[in-house]
Formats: sequence, structure tokens, C-alpha cells
Amino acid sequence: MTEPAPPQQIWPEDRAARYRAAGYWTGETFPALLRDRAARHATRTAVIGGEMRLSYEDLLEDARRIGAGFLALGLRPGDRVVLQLPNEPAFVQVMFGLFMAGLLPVFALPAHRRTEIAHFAARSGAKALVVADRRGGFDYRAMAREVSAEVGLAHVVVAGEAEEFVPLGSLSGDPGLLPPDPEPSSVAFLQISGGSTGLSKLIPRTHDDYLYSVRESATICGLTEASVYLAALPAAHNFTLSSPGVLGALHAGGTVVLAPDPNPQTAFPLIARHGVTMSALVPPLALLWLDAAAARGRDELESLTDLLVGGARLPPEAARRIGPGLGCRLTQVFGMAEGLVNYTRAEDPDEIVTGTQGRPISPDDEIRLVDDQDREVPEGTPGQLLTRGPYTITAYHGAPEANARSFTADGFYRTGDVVLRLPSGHLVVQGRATDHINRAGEKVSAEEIEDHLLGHEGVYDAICVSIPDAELGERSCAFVIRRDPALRGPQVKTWMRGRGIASFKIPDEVRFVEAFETTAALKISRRQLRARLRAAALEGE
Ligand code: J2J
Repeated sequence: MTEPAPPQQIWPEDRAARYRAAGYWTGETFPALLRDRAARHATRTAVIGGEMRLSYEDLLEDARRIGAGFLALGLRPGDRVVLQLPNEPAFVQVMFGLFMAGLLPVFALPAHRRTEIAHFAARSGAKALVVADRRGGFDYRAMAREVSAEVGLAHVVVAGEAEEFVPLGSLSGDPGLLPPDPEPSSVAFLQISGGSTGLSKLIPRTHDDYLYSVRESATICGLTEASVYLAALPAAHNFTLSSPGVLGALHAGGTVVLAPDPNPQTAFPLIARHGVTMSALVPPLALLWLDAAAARGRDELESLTDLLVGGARLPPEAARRIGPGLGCRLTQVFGMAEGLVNYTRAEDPDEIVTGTQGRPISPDDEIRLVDDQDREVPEGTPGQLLTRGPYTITAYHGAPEANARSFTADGFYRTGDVVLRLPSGHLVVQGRATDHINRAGEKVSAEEIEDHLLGHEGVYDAICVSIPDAELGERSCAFVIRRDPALRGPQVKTWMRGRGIASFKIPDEVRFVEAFETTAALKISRRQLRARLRAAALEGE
């Protein structure tokens, strides 16, 4: 196997020069950021998780030790490391440890399993994997063993009981051997795409571009040293990491509280105990918090001033209930790991906050709304959103075919979202032009699921579509033509579980059909088929 090339992110020189001149790209890097905050806020609390509390000084010291420890294992600056840790202080310590050593985290979610982790490791050419020992009944070490056998990882580092692997607690080295700070224009890490075609792509983000989005997000959302941000969703997700998220809170000198799960029973007591001021949720969880606040009362939420909601469509009627129901201000966020992030603003009138998904962070975020032929649609009509700007990638890592599909010749990212733009510049998400299922904010590629289903010998063909769902927003439904007439839905689901994929990708529903529509058109694309099956399913609901 040939060694994957190191990730790059290239903006044309004229645009890069413009972003620097405008002061968006300041030359700040992640190691420099942490050193600076540790100098300014030494004894203030940076991170809280469980009974652990880290000051900024502690975090810097731990990151330097961990970073040096990775180098002592034999890793070299520029190497990639798949980072899969739950919402615990170790996540922040290891992330910054990797940054200090010039190593590139590849951000996996705790829900990812063998197949996905092996894919991220192979695609990124990762030398190491960092996991927890066992959480929620799942043994990550057993998974690491399988991944390692498949893709040949040089090192597995485990937070907790390490068995034959390297215990995170044992990592140490000479911090004097840490490399000089990286180039601000170099890639700092790889984020994971939601992905609508096939497997997730890797998203290379630079120090310059990501820190611009983090800094501006923190300002837009009003984060200060006094802010306490509760990471309720997985910290590695782009929303929780950067909008304004864990990094925005640390950038502002505030405190991050890590919640092991986002349920009200866990989150509300943490809010009360640590004086949390801000959190971020996907719409179904925001509704769950509303119900819980109605049932338990709002006493525990006294300190909460701001809730961000994004990741999937928030219906305006639900949006209207959030402020009064939780006693805090709602901010809608429409973002993507590829770049562009939109926020409603504190000064926006109520109907904008409840009825739109905000407007872009940057005056230099370019927005184009186009039809299927890439022609601009008339003002006031919805179109497919294309975007380009100072923190939106220009290419995925090592994916020439996906790049040809996902970016225009002049460097716009095809978001796949269908959007209406108001004269004020605010965007209203109407739907999407691509085939993924947005299951409570978790994106599931229809194609990826179909590919798995087609691997079952009793399946002749399969099409996966999204169906509106009262709780999840959308759920996944697989239409299957079976080869084996005895095949049943539960068997299909069990078999999917055995494929080593995140459980949010297991079809919520399996429906068997005799054939897919072949009437009018002789050749019908899978996209058209999905659209017809979705329409038929809706009629039948
Ligand atoms: C409708 N659809 C939305 C919204 C994202 C901040 C917030 C979210 C993400 C995220 C993120 C939506 N209403 N408010 O990275 O930094 C759908 C769109 C979008 C896709 C991106 C952030 N907010 N979406 O969700 O990379 O379809 O990022 O293109 O996971 O989620 O998904 P993802």
C-alpha cells in the first residue's frame, strides 16, 4: 500500500492574501493559543469533567507531557492520530497534546465502530488510535484490536485499563523536544464529513481558518471569561467543538464542562452545580429539555443564559417555545464541518431568531443559490447553497472523485442544502438536494447503508430513504427486495449491527417490496428511486 500523502488545504493565493489582509487569518496556531491562555488565565478553570477540574496551567502542562509522550513513542510531527474519546477531560488533554506535538487529530465520534474507525485510519494514514477502555457496555480495546489487525496501527493509546496497549497515563517525554509551532496555514486536524455519498470524507482544517471561525463564533455568541459552556453533544462533533463550543469557550478564557450524555437527568444537575451559562443541542434534545423543564421546574437552569440549537431543522413552532420554556436566549446555528457556519444574532428580532437559521459568520462568506444546472435562482426563490470563504474547505483529503462532485471549478463547496435567503441575508433551510438522512442531527448516507445491505446474501437490492419522524426529525427506512423470501426485518437489523458501524446508521425501519418502480423510464437513477420511494412512503403514512 502506498503511504497516503499528508493532508493539505489550499486556497488560491489571491484569496489567502485577502483573508490575511482583512484580519481573518491572524497567524495564530493551536499550540500558541493554549500557551497564551495558560499565561493569561493560569489558575482559572479550563475544563471540568466528573470530579476532575483542570486549570489552564494544568491543561498546558498535561498537553505538553502527552504531546511529548506521543513523540517518545516514535510519532513525528505531521503524523495523523485517530482520536475517539467520550466527553471527558482526556479528550481535551489529548487533543491539545496532539496539537503541541504537531500531530493531527482525526476526530471520530464515540458512536463510531470498527468499520468507520478502520476507514478513517486508512484514509488518513493514521499511525495511532486513542480510545477509552470501555464505555456504555462497549469495549473500545476489542475494536482497536480488530482495527489494528485490518489497517496496521503502530500504536493504540487507551484512557483507562489499557490491557496490551499504551496507557494514556503512562505517556511522557521531554517537553523540550516538542517541535516549534506549526505553520498557521498548515492543516491542524481532520474533521469527519456527514457524507451523503458513501463513506465519510476527511475534512482538512488549518490553524488559520478554524481559529478564525472559533474566534468569531465566540464573539458572536458573546462568550467571555465568565462563560461556562456545557458540552452536551459529543465534543468531537464540529458543532460542539467550534460553534462556538469547547474551543470557543477556551478561546474566550471561559470554562468547559463535559457532560457524559445530553439527557436532562445528567445535564440539568451539571448546569446547577457548575453555573453553566451556555449549551448547544440538536432539535430533538432541545424538545426533550423543554419537556423536562416543564416537569422538573426551571430551578436548575437558573444560570443558563444561552442555548444554541442546530445540526438539523428546528421547526419555528418549537423555536418559539425554547426561550420562554428554558428561560434563556435561543440562537439558531446552521453549520457544517466543511466550513460555513450561520448564527442568528442577539440583536435579531424574535421572528428572525425563531424563523431562520441565521446568517454567515464572515462578510467574506460567499453565498450562491443555484438550480440543478448551477444557474443562479431569482432573488426570493430557494436554491441549492454553494459557498466559498475564509474557513470553508476547497477540497476533501485524498478524494479526487468526491472533490469533483462536491466543489465547483471556481472553488465553491456544494453544501447539498436547499436554502432561501431573506433580503437581510438570513438563511432559511428548506430541505436538501442530496440523499442523506438527518437523524436527530446525525447524518447517515443513504448510499453507505445501501452498500452494506447489498452485502447481505438474502438481499437482491435495497434503497434507503428518510421519513419524517416526530421525535428524531427524520428516521431511516430501508426498502429491500429480498432474494431470500424468509428474510425478516429484525434479521436485517441484527446483521447490520454486525457490520461494525455506528448504531445510528442501522435502519430504523425495514420494508420489503417486490420491485422498485421501473415503469416510465427504462433507466432510473438511484436518486430518483429514493425520491419516489420517499414520496410513496409519505402518502402511506
Ligand atoms: C437545518 N439543517 C442543518 C440547521 C446543520 C454547527 C452546527 C451544525 C453543524 C453540523 C456544524 C442545520 N437546520 N440549523 O458543523 O459547526 C444540516 C445541513 C448541513 C449539515 C452539516 C456546526 N445545521 N444542518 O450539523 O457537518 O444539511 O455539521 O449541510 O454534521 O447539517 O452537518 P455536519
